[in-house]
Amino acid sequence: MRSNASPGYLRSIARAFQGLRRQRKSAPSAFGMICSVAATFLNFATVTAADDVRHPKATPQRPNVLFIYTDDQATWTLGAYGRPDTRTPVLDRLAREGATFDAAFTTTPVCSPSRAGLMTGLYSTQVGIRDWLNPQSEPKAGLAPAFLTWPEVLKAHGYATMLFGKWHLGLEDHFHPTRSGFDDFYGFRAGGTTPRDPVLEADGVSAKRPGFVSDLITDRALQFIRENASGTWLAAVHFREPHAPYAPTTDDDAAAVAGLEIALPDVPGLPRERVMKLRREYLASVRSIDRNVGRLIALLAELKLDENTLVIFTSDHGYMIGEHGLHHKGNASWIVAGKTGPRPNMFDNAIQVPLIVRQPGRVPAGLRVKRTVTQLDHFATILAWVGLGLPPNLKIEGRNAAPLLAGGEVKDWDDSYFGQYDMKHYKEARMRMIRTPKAKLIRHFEDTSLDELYDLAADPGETKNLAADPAVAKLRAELEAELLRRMHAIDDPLTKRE
Ligand SMILES: [Ca+2]
Repeated sequence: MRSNASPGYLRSIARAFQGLRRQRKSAPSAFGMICSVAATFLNFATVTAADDVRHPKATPQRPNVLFIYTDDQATWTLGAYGRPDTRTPVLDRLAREGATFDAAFTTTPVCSPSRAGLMTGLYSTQVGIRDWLNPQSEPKAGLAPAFLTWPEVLKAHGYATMLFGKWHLGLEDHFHPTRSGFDDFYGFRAGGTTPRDPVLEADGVSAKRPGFVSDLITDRALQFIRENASGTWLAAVHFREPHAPYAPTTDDDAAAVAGLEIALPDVPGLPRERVMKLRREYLASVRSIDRNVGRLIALLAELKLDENTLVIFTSDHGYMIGEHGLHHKGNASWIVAGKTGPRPNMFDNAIQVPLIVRQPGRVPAGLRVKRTVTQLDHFATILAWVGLGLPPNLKIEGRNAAPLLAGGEVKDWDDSYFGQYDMKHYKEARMRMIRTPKAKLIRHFEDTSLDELYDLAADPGETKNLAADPAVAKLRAELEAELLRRMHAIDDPLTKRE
């Protein structure tokens, strides 16, 4: 069921590099020379999309990629997104030194489908992962290794690749990260683990490890970067933080936000004391990320790898603690007085993610990107940025946003985007969404009386559902037509029900 194709040439390139890796172990001094010759060859041998990427200056080799992926992190946790009631000095500095995307989104607002989309550039129905994978009820589900991933392409072109932290794309061995593009894995395959003293897998062995997860996976990532400093590498650091449970954190992380007065959403019936406590615990967890990103960035500086490392910081989806009277993400529950149970949703708070990108000399410092991008776009963007481009015959849905990272524009870039969420845990929902910078339509195929339409230009907080308002019937019809067009374009299973 490989719907994004399997270029056989990748395998031949990978075999060549495996040979180089073996030589590297026995003759490290010769590796650089061999690698450089091989890289020159590959520049001519592969199809690249580098032509549309700005190159302010030539890079001596392909950039390393430090991909930092957090779990359930809202943009309101970051100073860089205009929130003074936060404590994220490192991430704010990263934003000042690089680009911040003001309209970055996930196409599905829960863990596993978002992560599958990141890896494959495909929508949740295309990879067959529509809700988060429940290790208890779905132990045999996962991301089929037949889908090509961008780490797999980097690996085939000589990158040392390693995943640290959360996978959540299958428990069984044939879904292991090492089957989807990573040379090595240090972390956990399921959706979560305890913040302190977690069970983590290293060299295929799972064992309880003393310490905090954020610190442990960063320790291992630092070791990996040091070991591969003279080569080209991808470090995918997938923090479990700030996913629930938020606590415990280190005393230092808790103390950093203990007295913080956090502005709370103006929602009737909000249990303000409880929400404040939860938000402080959540921000303490975010602080553990910020502190550890600081350690990673410091190592890049120490090794003089700043200018040749693309750093991407993002999250799998957004999050609410009180916004709209809800708690959690696309499968949020009510937290306000008088309401209980789940509220499946695709509010901006659930679908928007932070996205900060840095590479000094290539990404302009302080750039704010207004264009709409999604997590599906990382695949084509990263491969274009490092000068590889997409493998021939590959069919993915994500787009190449590399020119945007460089401060440029892409002709006819479409700022509307399509999302899906088939919720099956806690409650059934079949949501399809079309969002433009001005309006958003969410159709609930499980119960069309729940359809939602928001005028984002006049009501960015999405407080007034206009779905049944005759005054906007024309707008609704236009959005609905576009939504159906997108659904048909990807052969969405829900089109079969109409
Ligand atoms: Ca998540």
